[in-house]
Amino acid sequence: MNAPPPAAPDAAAPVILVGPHCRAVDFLSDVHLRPDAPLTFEAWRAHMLSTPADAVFMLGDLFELWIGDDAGAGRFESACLEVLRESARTRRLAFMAGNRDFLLGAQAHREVPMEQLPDPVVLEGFGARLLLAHGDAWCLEDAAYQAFRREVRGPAWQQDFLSRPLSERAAVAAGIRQASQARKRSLPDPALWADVDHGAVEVALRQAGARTLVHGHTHRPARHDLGTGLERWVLSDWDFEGQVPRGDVLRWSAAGLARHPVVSP
Ligand code: LP5
Ligand code: MN
Repeated sequence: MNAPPPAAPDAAAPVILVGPHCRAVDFLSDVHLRPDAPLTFEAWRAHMLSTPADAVFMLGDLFELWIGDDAGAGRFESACLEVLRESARTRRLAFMAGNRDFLLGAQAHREVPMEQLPDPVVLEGFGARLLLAHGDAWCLEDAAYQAFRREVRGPAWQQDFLSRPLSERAAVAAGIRQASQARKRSLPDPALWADVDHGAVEVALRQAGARTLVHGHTHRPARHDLGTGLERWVLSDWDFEGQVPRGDVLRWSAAGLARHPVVSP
């Protein structure tokens, strides 16, 4: 079974606990692991195996594309799952699906002991509550994407898609990637791309009894003050292939939230 469809933005998010012995939690998202990005894989691997955090919460788009667990038999996907397995031996791992890897399913979860997080979810600890989400569900202005999302997150559609041969799934996914990239090119200024809707975020934060939202997806790392004591932290995407490596984690501890750049090994 794949991750359950995300709750509607106005539904109350379930609450999970950091746990009594946890001193620090890392949040990361949008690593976009793919075979032709070996330096990003190495940076992620090094972080997963050496972070001092007791828990790593991955908030979506860990993988560039996941078209079914049977594709995970490939060498690259297997290597990624092996890193997760090794990391999980000494720390808690939690995985939230993003718009690229929502088809990561039961077989992959059997191979790696990591919690499957609903989107959104509330994490309680250190005397506070954080609302965690991938972020795409609140990009409400992007009506075409929201319609697409509703469709592909439904169980009927997923069953049908996953029953198709791997090669056909790869071709369909490539077609959608092309459409998605063409759409972004038609809006050349990234400032025109949809961002999360602050009104919806405020409602969700109040319902969750939380002041802080942590999310990814938009690749626009920042801390936004939403007023009235509410805030939104946006995680960075990762890319260690170019001249200027990019990638960080947000670490949560009794001292609060702090951004830590990830360094290439
Ligand atoms: O991913 P990114 O950052 O480029 O853009 C996202 C939204 N796009 C997506 C699509 C993903 O990039 C690729 C899908 C991976 C799915 C893996 C599983 C296989 C599913 C197969 C489904 C049939 O999520 C983009 C947002 C952007 O974020 C910002 O929030 O705008 O949304 C879109 O571009 C979606 C379009 O608006 C609608 C897409 C319709 C595509 C229909 C083409 C069908 C082609 C069939 C080819 C055989
Ligand atoms: Mn995303």
